[in-house]
Amino acid sequence: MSYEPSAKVAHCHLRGRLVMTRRARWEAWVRQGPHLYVITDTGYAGKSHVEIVREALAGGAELIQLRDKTLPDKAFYEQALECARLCREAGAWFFVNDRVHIALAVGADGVHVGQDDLPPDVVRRLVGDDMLIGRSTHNPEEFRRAHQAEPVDYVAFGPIFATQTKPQSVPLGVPLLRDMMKEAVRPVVAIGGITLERLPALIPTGVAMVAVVSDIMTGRIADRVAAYRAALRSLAS
Ligand code: TZP
Ligand code: MG
Repeated sequence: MSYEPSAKVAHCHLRGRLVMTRRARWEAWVRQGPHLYVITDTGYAGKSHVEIVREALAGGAELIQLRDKTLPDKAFYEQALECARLCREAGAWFFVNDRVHIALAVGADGVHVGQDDLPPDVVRRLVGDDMLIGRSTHNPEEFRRAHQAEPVDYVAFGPIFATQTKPQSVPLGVPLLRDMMKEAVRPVVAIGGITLERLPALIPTGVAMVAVVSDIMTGRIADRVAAYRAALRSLAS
């Protein structure tokens, strides 16, 4: 389930104290799931990333990914810096989508890369062993490669359902997700078209997390996050 090279190191010494490594904390947290994975979208929300993150944290978000395909680096960096600080203060995991340099610059917990971004082995060389890497996959071949040959900490698979957020992508469906879960050796994040009503079909597949954009961004964010957390708690086995 883990990225082997540094998973061997579960603890390290910091100023004379024995502390858990980020990856060991991550693996322990993942095991307590299923968890909600919140992804920001300023277009849907009509709010800045910082406002979204504040509201999501107020609702109890434990993991937030900043995702923005258009904001120039400088503006994105400034938002990411503040969001990283807010997440750290709240004890929430903080990931940056696509932009490895900004994940590094703001001290993010992790970076999430898709099939058109830098390859994970290159990302790993840049970020070192401690930063978490997430990977998007959209078909069985990408899913298998991410599990078997890429130095990543979780594998996202989707879109599971049709979604306006990625209207051009073909939905993969729950039966394929269920099949792929038989081969999963890393935490799997289901993504795409997820709603509260769809959680009872998704969670029994064994996914570690559900990633949600529009169904959280278009509502009262804190309330939506709290509703997802309650639903996931009640579905946890
Ligand atoms: N990758 C696969 S589907 C998707 C991404 C980024 C979009 C998910 O958004 P939504 O609004 O939760 O369907
Ligand atoms: Mg990407």
